[in-house]
Amino acid sequence: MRVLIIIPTYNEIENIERLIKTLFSIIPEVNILVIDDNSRDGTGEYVEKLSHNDKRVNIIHRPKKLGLGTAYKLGFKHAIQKGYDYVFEMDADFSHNPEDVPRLLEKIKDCDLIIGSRYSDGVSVINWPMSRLLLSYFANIYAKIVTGVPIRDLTSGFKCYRLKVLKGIPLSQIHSDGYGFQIETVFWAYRRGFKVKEMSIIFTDRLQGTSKMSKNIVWEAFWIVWRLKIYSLLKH
Ligand SMILES: Nc1nc2c(ncn2[C@@H]2O[C@H](COP(=O)(O)OP(=O)(O)O)[C@@H](O)[C@H]2O)c(=O)[nH]1
Ligand SMILES: [Mg+2]
Repeated sequence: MRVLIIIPTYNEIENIERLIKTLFSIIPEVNILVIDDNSRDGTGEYVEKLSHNDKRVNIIHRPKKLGLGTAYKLGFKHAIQKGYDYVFEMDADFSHNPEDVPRLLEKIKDCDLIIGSRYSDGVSVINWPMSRLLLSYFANIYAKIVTGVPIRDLTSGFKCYRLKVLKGIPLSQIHSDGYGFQIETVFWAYRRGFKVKEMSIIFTDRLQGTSKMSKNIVWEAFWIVWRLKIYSLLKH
């Protein structure tokens, strides 16, 4: 069983070293692919060096900040080329607990896409300001109603795909970033008939570094769900 964890990074030097070490201490047989967008803080250089000493670590450098969506699409292509069995999306900032990786791998045994979910067992988010929690919570209710995809945390960035899902969804048609990207990938997996499930996780806001979330990314996600809705209506 070959497992790849894709981690997009933009200025994560305070987190990346500890995250990679923690992941290998929990699950030594995984491979890690970092997609770094020319971080100015040395994240890319650090991982590059590490990749020379440890075959389990790979890095793709991009010239500038190009967004989460295209970073993951590049990572997915790499995963397909190399023929991994399971592919994770994971943030670099410890919001996603490395201890949940083996739990997600266990759960994916009886589905095709497993989502680390903040809203499937009440609300399990720690340390977010109330404004951000409310935005995310209601955005997810809105996205679920508009798209009709029965998943409570459509914007989660912690998930594990069977490779056949990445091969089966129209990646070239997905152009959004951030939350929109997360909604679109789940939407397509669901629409293409793959078995999508949620597993409750505890999400903790980052302690180190800063968020790269922007208003544009929220607006993009707001509109993307209507495009998906229109698609659903036309195809049925
Ligand atoms: N390569 C790349 N990584 C990014 C970009 N934007 C965010 N990230 C990474 O994506 C992950 C999630 O971003 P974060 O700022 O924590 O978003 P938040 O959790 O929604 O506040 C982190 O690992 C970031 O370093 C980007 O444009 N390019
Ligand atoms: Mg974060």
